[in-house]
Amino acid sequence: MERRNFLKKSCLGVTGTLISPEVFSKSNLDNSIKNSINKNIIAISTWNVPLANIEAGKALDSGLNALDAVVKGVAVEEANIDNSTVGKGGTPDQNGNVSLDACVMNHKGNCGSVIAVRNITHVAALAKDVMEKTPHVILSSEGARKFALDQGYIPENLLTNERKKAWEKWLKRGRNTSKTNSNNHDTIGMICLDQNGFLSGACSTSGTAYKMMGRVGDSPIIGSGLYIDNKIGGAVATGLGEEVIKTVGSFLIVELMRQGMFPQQACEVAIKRILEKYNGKPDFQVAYLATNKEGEIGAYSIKKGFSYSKYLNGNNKNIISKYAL
Ligand code: SD4
Repeated sequence: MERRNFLKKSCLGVTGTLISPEVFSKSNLDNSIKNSINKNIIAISTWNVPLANIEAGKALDSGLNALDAVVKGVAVEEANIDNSTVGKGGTPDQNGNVSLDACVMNHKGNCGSVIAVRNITHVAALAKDVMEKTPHVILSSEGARKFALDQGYIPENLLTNERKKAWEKWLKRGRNTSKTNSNNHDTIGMICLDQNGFLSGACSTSGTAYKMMGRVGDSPIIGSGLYIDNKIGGAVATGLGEEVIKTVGSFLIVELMRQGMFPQQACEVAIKRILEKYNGKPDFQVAYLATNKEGEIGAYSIKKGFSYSKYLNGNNKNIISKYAL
């Protein structure tokens, strides 16, 4: 195209009218970019995890994209040895081995996941590496661990003395795994909406306490523990993963939002879907957290006790969720 014609074309406004060169100046351009910036920057996380959520929220405020922000935020809990359901310090399986599950999903609908990984703390980052550096979506156990080592992750002992002692007590108590323990959850599911209006999510967990070796929960399963559709919104799950998987909970919530439901309604319908199977009397906990593209948030759980963290405009709050029973 001739340069003169090109300039003429590129100075045509959306209505096709010619914009004068002054109107097309850099400061006007900067302003129009500013105006297109999403004002509803949010970070939300399952449970009361202020440090992780603030880490992500502040990263978004400083201009980081949603995917990097969720990985950064979730990393705080992965490194927190006092959180017994995520990362280092997580509760081991029946054999005394800590194995971690995680996934990420971005605004383009791309995703990565790692399953039953041992000796690697930052499994959400590893899931992002699977997404970005391999042709695959999921890597499991030894394959995931080997990939991590190849990427330069430092292997660590994830079993802390405290968790080891608790596991030994559990062995002495007769290896009883109760799925009714609704306090036995802290899996982090996080969704961020960044300044470009892009959504991403991450989920990271050590799974249910004293699980069978090789057991996989909902957290690394795209559509169950996490689902993002940048046109609609995103959802994350925590609680008994088997029940989330059976109802493909996070995908269900996003699809219900696509059909016009608010995030709160969608979370409630997804929980009711589980309740129906147990005649309204389940003896376990499942909780969902969702947001739509507008940053409207919904949360709902089977039982009392679920809360979530919300970062908006520099403030982080822990919000008690509504519940069914
Ligand atoms: C799982 N959903 O592996 C996870 C457990 C969980 O807080 O949420 N813990 O089933």
